[in-house]
Amino acid sequence: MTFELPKLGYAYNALEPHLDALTMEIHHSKHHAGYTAKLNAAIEGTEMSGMSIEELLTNHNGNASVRNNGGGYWNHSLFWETMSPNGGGEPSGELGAAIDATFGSFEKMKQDFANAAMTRFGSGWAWLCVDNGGGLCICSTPNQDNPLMEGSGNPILGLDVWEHAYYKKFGPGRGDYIAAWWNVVDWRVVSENYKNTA
Ligand code: MN3
Repeated sequence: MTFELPKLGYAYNALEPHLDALTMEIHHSKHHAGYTAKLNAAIEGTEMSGMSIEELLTNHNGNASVRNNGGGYWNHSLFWETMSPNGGGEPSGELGAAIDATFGSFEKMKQDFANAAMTRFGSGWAWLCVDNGGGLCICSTPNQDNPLMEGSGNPILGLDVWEHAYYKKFGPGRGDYIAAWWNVVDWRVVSENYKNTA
């Protein structure tokens, strides 16, 4: 079994003006494609071949290539799915209620999430997760790690804060990138992820 680069549900330029087309194209067709190819190469002919991506994330046994490229494969797959040209706004329903109950308000959740994304030193990701008790939590992880690897939560939304995700358009302005990204978050998908994991 080999992993395939997921197709985007929208064009590379569909998230303009918030996320630029060239960054999207390079990010998907070079970076994500690279993680996918290197993951396949790392597991080929090993006892890990045939495992699901979730199994690989928790059973990499210290294999750095499986950890980094498997994480890159999984993380970017979630990233693309939770963005849409029709994104933005805020969630209603169960997820909206859970955010209000946990963080006090949607705005406060955004502040906490942005803080996690801003304070991640170097490369990594910020996450909104369902924790092991079924509650919501925010965290960040380095490199291509994610909370599934640590068994600390199930991500329903993730933001890539590697410089390759924003430097062409925003330069060192990670905060401007985060602010722009909220405009393309597809809360319908995040709400579905919440229902499926909570
Ligand atoms: Mn990336």
